[in-house]
Amino acid sequence: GSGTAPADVSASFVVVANRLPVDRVQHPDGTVDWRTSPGGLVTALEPVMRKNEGAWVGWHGAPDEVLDPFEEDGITIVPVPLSSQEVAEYYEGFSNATLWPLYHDVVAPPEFHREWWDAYVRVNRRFAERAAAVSDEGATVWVQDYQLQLVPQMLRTMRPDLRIGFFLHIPFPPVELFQQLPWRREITEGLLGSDLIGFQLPGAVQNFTRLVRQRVSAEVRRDLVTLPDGHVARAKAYPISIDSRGFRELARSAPVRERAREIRRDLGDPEVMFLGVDRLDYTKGIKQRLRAYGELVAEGRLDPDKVVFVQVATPSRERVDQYRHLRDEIDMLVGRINGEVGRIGRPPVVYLHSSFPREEMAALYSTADVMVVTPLRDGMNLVAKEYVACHEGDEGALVLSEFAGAAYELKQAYKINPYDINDIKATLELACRDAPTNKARRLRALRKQVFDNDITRWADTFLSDLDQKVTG
Ligand code: GDG
Repeated sequence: GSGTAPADVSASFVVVANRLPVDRVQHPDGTVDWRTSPGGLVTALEPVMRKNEGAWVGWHGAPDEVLDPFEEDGITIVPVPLSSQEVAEYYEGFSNATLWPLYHDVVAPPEFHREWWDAYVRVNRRFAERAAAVSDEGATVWVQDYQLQLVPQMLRTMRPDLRIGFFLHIPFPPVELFQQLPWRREITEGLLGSDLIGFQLPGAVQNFTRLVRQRVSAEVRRDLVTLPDGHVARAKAYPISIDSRGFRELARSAPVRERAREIRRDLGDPEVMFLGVDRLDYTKGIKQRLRAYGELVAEGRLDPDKVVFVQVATPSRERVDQYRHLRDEIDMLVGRINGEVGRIGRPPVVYLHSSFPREEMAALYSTADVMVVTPLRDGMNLVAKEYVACHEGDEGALVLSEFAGAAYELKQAYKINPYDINDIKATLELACRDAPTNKARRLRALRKQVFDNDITRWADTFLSDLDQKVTG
């Protein structure tokens, strides 16, 4: 893309998200270019964007840099600047060290700092102002995720003519945990500025409406909240999905098939290949799954000459203390397992702390025998769905935590409680040894779910609900 700046941005459909859907590419001759990043959200929203003169408001990823709006791939990109201090306080601090652990069942202790909150308010206002400035009269604005929970109310105050949707990608916690937050009232009211608040699961909707009943002077009838000023906000579950056909096509392509065979060879042609793919995050249960697998190998229940566990852990939030600490713990755990039960040229765990192109992920999914997804808490978990979309044939198994949102839809997975190491061990064994007919039946049911409910359907359902005038 050329990155020409449109003089006056005005859009009838606006997405507001912490990050823009573009990455900067630096060419050898020094020129800079932008390329749309291939995330599921972009794929789902691109058609809507093109049809409606869409704009996307978000941060471009580099601190202390102010950029003009530009056009990329038919989408108007509206960069929001953040200073290094705002990145530390609003993003790494309040978003990722306060809200993230609080909303994930406090599996790590959340930190509460008033200066982080102040930065969160300031940055949310900047996003809201930017969205207000680029929205046409009566435009639809869709705000994404926990970094921007104040934006709906701020935006509604600035622009009462807009139709405002919000989607939370992570869990919404039970009232008993949420009420620890010193700024619980502001966040709740921020969300209630929306016309439609989307959550991953019905359980999150219940947590939210229960909170509103207890703590806000509003009338709650089923999923409709009516505020004293007459504004009606609706809360509803929209389980997010993936571009299922896109993933399948990628997995079927000749280079990816060839790469899958090559991976298998490089691993020494194991009988059973286990696979884990996660951002390196303490919510994902990476330690629990490796411990379970390590014990199975040490006890001789899995033969280290025949099995291998490939764990991809994509670097994430490396400036947040909890994440640095987790990285060291996992390094140590992998070292211990490989040191204790490894053979020359055949480590039982192949640990990759880096990120890979989509093609490589598709090759891994298509060849892995047992996909292991064990989060302690997860809004949805797209990795589980990507495995199902990419893995063809009758042999394959998905081991899935009950605490992942995906478990709500992927009922035919081999379910585990990630807090119960013996349960993980027994289920990993079962997933290897189950009768082929059982595996085939489960995979077929999973596949039907993932192909019937893809990301386009998710976006269309949300946007058509948002379109309907809701009354209390
Ligand atoms: C949040 C919620 C919810 C990972 N490593 C690489 C790579 N990935 C891709 C995966 C997948 C995505 O990143 C991770 O999505 P998840 O859903 O598994 O988890 P979160 O990042 O925590 O996402 C989650 C999601 O939002 C959507 O609402 O499901 O619950 O926590 O797509 O494939 N992709 C590439 N290389 C990698 O190394 N190309």
